[in-house]
Amino acid sequence: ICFTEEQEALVVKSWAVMKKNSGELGLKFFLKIFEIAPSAQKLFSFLKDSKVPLEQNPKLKPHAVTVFVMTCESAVQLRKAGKVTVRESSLKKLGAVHFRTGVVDEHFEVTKFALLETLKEAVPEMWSPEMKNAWGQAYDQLVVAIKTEMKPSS
Ligand code: HEM
Ligand code: ISQ
Repeated sequence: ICFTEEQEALVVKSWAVMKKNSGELGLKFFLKIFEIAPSAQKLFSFLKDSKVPLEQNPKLKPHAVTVFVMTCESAVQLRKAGKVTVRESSLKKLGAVHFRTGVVDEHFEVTKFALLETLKEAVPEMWSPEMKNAWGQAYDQLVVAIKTEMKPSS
């Protein structure tokens, strides 16, 4: 696919603004996913075994922020290399973790929707169809990379 410098700039620029309250955004992101797909909560080990309420779980925010950061990085790589490159060892691990926990295509779709909604609410004054498309493509290509490694690890 072709990912332009303008598209990369849209992603990087909006992320720079959101970064300041990424923790809060991360929490919103997670809650949106569970609003649409409550059963997805069961996939996360740190939620299953937790005694504290969902919103107070200390692992939620950092986990969700990782997804934002990786999607943003994927935009940079798409422009530079025309594809998403995650270090092979970490990509293998990402694939294995998502395979083992039972993540399926629908989860990736719900997560994409929740990601774009969260972004739209975070930077309403910047949001545009072009920005939505740029983030959406970066996410989609990252998912392609993860899915290639979603198979039994041995
Ligand atoms: C774990 C990223 C999509 C569910 C992880 C980890 C990362 C990550 C970095 C930690 C892996 C590790 O422990 O080393 C991503 C990215 C995604 C994505 C970048 C999309 C572009 C999804 C989706 C779901 C999901 C769609 C399901 C709704 C999980 C679960 C774990 C996990 C259940 C294991 C959590 C645990 O119990 O420790 N993901 N993920 N992920 N992800 Fe994702
Ligand atoms: C996917 N994988 C790991 C953590 C996540 C947090 C929020 C949304 C999606 C995620």
